[in-house]
Amino acid sequence: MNALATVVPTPPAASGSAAAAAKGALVAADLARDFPILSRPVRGRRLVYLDNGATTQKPEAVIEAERRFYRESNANIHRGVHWLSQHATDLYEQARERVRRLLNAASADEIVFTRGTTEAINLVAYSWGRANLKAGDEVVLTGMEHHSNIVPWQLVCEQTGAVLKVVPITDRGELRLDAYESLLGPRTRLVSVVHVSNALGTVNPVARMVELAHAAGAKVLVDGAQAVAHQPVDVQALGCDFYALSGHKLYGPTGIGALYGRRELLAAMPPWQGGGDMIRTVSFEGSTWADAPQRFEAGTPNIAGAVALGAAIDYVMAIGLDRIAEHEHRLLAHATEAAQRIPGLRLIGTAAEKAGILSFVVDGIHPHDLGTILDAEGVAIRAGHHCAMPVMTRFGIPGTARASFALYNDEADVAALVAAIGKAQQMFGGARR
Ligand code: C6P
Repeated sequence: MNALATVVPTPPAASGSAAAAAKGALVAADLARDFPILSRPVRGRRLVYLDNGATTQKPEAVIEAERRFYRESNANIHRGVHWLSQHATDLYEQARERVRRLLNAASADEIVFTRGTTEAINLVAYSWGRANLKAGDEVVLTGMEHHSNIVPWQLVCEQTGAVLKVVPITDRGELRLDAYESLLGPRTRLVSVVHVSNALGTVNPVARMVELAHAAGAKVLVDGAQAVAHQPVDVQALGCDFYALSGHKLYGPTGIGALYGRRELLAAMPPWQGGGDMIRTVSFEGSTWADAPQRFEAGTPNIAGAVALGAAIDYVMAIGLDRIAEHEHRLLAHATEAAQRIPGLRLIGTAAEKAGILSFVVDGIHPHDLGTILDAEGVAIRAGHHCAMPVMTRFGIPGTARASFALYNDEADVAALVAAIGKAQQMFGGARR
C-alpha cells in the first residue's frame, strides 16, 4: 500500500477545545487558546484584538491544515494522473463540500472558489452582469455597501448603460425598506446588498428583500463578508441567487473565498476569465467551456487555502454558529452599554438588528489618533472609512473607530477598550467630563 495513503485523506479536524465545547454558552477565553497569535504580546501588552472585521485570527487547526497540505498532499489539481494530484483534488473538492454545508447550498456545484468576497462580486458583475444588463436596466444597491459592492457595478454599468439606484439609510443605520420597495420596478435586474454592514454592524433583512426583489423579477446578490463567521447562513432559506464570502474573515486564510450561485444561473453564465481548468476543448477556431463551477476557476487555484478554509469551517461548525452568534450578541450589548456611558462618544450604527461591530466617534479626537493611542495600549481596532465612504458621507464624518468582535473576545477585551478610550480622552484634554 502506498505509504501516503495511510496519512490522508483525513478531514482537517476541529481543534480540541472547539470540538470539546459542550452545548451552552461558549467560553471565549478557552477558545482563545486555540489561536496562537492571541498569546503574543504587542507593544509589551496583552494583545486585545478587536479588528476582526478586517480579518480574523487563525486557530491552530487552520494553520496546521495548510502546513499539513504542503507537507503531505501538495500537487496541482484536476489535471494529474498521479496519486498525489488525485489526492489534492479530493481535498480541494472536500473543501468545496464544506462551503456548501456552511451555506446549506443544495449542491457543491453551486460553490465557486474565488480569492474572496471582492473577486466573487466581480465574477458576478463581469459574467452575469455583462451578459444580462443593457442600457436602461437598473441595479439596486444600498447606502451601506462596501466599495467591493459598489465599484464593480459602476464599472459594469459604464460598459452596459445600466444605472445604479441606491436605497437610503436612516439615522440609526437601517435600510429604508419603504424606499427599497419603491425603487424596485420592471427595470430592476439585480439587487446587490450587504448582509452585515462592516461600517455600522447593521444586519439587513435579506430574506424579505429577496422576496420583494424576486416579485419584481430581479436577482439578488448578498455580500456575506461580515456575516458568515457570526451567524448561521442558509442560502436556501434566504432565497438569494448569489452569496459572496471571504475565508480570512471566517478564521481561514487570506486569498481564498467563495461565491454561491444558484445552479441554473451559473449554468447560463459565460466565463469571465480564461485559462487552464475552465475549458472543455480548445482550438484556434474556438473553445468550449467546462461546466460550473470549474468554468469560473481559471488557472491553478489557492488549493492549500481552500483546504485550510475547509478546516476553518469545521472549526466554527464544531462550536456552532448559533452559539457564536449568541456570544457575540451578548458581548455587543455589553460593549454598547459601556460605550454609551463614555461622555463624548457617539455610536455610528444603532440598528435594532446588529452583529458584533461597534463603530463610534469621540468628540475632539480623530479616529486615526484614537486608533494610534489604543494601539499603544495593545488594543487593535480599525479607524477610517472602512471602505464604505458613502456611509461616512451619510453621517457627515470622515471616519469612525471600529471595534469588531469574534468568538474569542470577551468582557475583559471590552474593559481594555473602554480604559484605552479613557486614556485617549485624557491625552486630548480631558474630554471626559
Ligand atoms: N472589509 C473591513 O475592515 P475582501 O477584501 O474581498 O476579503 O472583502 C471585501 C469586503 C466586502 N464586503 C464587506 C462587507 C466587507 O467588510 C469587506 C472587507 C474589511 O471592513 C476590509 S475593508
